[in-house]
Amino acid sequence: MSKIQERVFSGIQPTGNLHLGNYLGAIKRFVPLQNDYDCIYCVVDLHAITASMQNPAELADNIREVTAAFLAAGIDPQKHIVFNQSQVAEHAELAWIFNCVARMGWLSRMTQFKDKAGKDREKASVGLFAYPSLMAADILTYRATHVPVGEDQKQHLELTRDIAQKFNNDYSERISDLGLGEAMMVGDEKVQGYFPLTEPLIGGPAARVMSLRDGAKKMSKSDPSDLSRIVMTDNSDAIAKKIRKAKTDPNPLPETLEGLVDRPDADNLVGIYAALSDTDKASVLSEYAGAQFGTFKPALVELAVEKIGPIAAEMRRLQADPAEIDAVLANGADRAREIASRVLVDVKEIIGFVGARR
Ligand code: AQP
Repeated sequence: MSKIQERVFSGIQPTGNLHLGNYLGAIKRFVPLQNDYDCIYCVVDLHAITASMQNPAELADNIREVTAAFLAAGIDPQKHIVFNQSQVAEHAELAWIFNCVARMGWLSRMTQFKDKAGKDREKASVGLFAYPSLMAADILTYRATHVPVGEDQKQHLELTRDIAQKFNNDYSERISDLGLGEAMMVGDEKVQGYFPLTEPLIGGPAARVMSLRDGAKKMSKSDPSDLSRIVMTDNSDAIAKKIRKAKTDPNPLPETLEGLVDRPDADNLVGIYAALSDTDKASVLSEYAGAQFGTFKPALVELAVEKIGPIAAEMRRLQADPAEIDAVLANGADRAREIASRVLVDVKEIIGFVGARR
């Protein structure tokens, strides 16, 4: 029984306003994984049209912007794979199959759908509802074993595991007859299946970066307030202004983590500082315990400008040559397709579609 090859997959939607939460919760964490895994990082453009129609020219710019952010953050597109989802048709093909594996009840429970559809669900697109099936397909088209994401994606990752497990169970005999099973652990049990039960990699001090205007709300691309988020292309003045205006409370920073409980705005700024300086919240507090925000905020501005400034500059340099970015995406898509097409042949054969291996 062979063992499934370890592989990392993650994606970012090109919906504009790429922000510090996307960077600290996801992109920054993609970089060190390159040392230990084969990594596939994807600009998930098919997801970008689920909420509403996108202006075509802006969508293309946003796809290139996310690609530029990957490269500027330190992702190596030669050693690893960087591409945009719509160039590899297997994602959509597997998503259809997963639509037939996933149950309506599973998808109806997704909090992101409830949040994004709002009260008028009748008006939400079918794509928004089926989004998690496509996300499962993104990951499992490569039989990825690990997915670094922010905390908001935890529920979708659990659903990905449910879909993989149901597919493995439904077709277990066929998988083993065809000799396509791989060894994997389910709890303490060693089982064979075709799709791995993917592990989310969630963690660190910025797994959930909150709005700078409201520590109870996630920092998000779609928040109507520009002051709620630092975007990756903000210049130093904009970064300074947004941090200066960030909501806080009147108390000084505490000595211990317990002191941050019930202080979501303070907790958020300490978490951002910790993630930007590659440390943890406890270490930040040991340096700034007793400091007022009048002292802490300027230190955070200095750190954020020092860390984000060079990435933003490199993004601008890369975005000035769209043809170069498009070439990176085309090369990555060709390499991604090679893996994805082999998986789809297996899946079609498992299901019983005629001509899969032609
Ligand atoms: N606030 C956040 N803190 C930490 N991680 C975050 N991520 C998103 N927001 C935060 C992580 O970024 C990755 C890419 O997310 P996405 O492109 O799927 O976008 P999203 O989750 O739709 O981003 P937004 O900002 O939340 O968009 P809207 O406003 O449209 O809902 C994922 O790994 C995500 O966890």
